[in-house]
Amino acid sequence: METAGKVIKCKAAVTWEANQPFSIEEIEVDPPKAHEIRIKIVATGICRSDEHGVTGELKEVQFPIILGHEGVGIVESVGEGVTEFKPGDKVIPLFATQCNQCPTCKDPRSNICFAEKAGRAVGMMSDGSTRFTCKGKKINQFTNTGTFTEYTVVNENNCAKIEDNTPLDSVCLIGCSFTTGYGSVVKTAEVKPGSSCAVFGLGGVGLAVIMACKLSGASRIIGIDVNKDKFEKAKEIGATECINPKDSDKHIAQLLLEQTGGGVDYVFECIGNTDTIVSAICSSHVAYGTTVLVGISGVSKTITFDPMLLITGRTVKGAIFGGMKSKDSVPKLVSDFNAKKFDLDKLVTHKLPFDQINEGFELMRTGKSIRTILTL
Ligand code: COD
Ligand code: ZN
Repeated sequence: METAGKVIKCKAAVTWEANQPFSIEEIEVDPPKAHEIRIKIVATGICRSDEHGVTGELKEVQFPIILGHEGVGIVESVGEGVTEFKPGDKVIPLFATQCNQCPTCKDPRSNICFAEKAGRAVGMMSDGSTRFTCKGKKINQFTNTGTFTEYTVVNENNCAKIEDNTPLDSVCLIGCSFTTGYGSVVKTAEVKPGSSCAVFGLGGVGLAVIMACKLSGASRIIGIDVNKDKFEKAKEIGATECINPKDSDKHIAQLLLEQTGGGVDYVFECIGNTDTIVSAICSSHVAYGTTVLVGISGVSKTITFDPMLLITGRTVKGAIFGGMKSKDSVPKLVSDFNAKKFDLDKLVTHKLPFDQINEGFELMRTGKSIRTILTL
């Protein structure tokens, strides 16, 4: 490729400081260093965590930064020592690292990689530098990825090669929301056929949970949201019933305990709110209910609950990216998607050109969208 080894000038959405609109700028993207890959992004989803990046709620985020972590694209060039990828390969950037060398990568129980360097949180490559420059300033990149740009650079441990025949569109959701929801059900909770499930929060992640509960053969799937406009889609995807906690004087946990005769088998908290986390635990079956914490509730927030809730036999778990090992699971899920085992387009409510990124975020903030995909 004629651009290989050279700096690329391209368009990107830069967040200069917290709570500012995205600014479309021309940036310079350095060539990939050893064990890195430069990717031309083709599509990227807008996710709630990017909004946490905008607000600075993820305390570690340092501005200016290029956000975005749910993308798909094509390899433009590779750095020294990269053998797994070549220019032209279709890839999904992975915010969750998988090095395959550290003790937890080698352990089938976990997807937390110890190779994650401290720099990651603030938006640096593992060597503590970044590949983006704009107006003479170095720009950070979000969670090992940074996909709100025409070109990005990622480490080879943060990239998955996907099938050549994959349409580069809604498949980007496998880079975050779909797999987060799907893995929470299949890998973390291990939902059994015939069981009851409740899902708190019917955003993109909650709906992916519903999809996976249905695929796992759950007989009852109860969707819970304070926005009743989310119910139609939830039912279309697989919810057997939906509850708006605002519609009853009874506490949502009380309602669920009554309606299921003792509690729900598997409860998924997909809001990231400390109150609903406790409600979720209280709604789970007194003797064998499992609650999976999917949403992140912001830095340094705590929950309190009566330990008796657990003494009777309940389990509480949590996972990032659904507990799925990123590099292993993403290509397999893409292949399942191509084989039409699930329909990601059901999670996509809006498609916009990249320049309309601010409009896309507004749709999320006002609860009008499930997922908006930006095309570059
Ligand atoms: N009770 C009921 N429903 C509520 C309440 C409440 N108190 N508050 C909000 N809701 C509903 C909203 O109406 C909305 O429909 C839904 O909850 C939340 O949906 P979204 O669209 O805002 O969010 P998602 O689905 O895109 O993401 C939700 C997460 C909680 C997963 C996300 O915010 C998060 O915490 N991400 C970090 C966790 C993680 O592993 N992420 C992977 C990288 S993103
Ligand atoms: Zn995400």
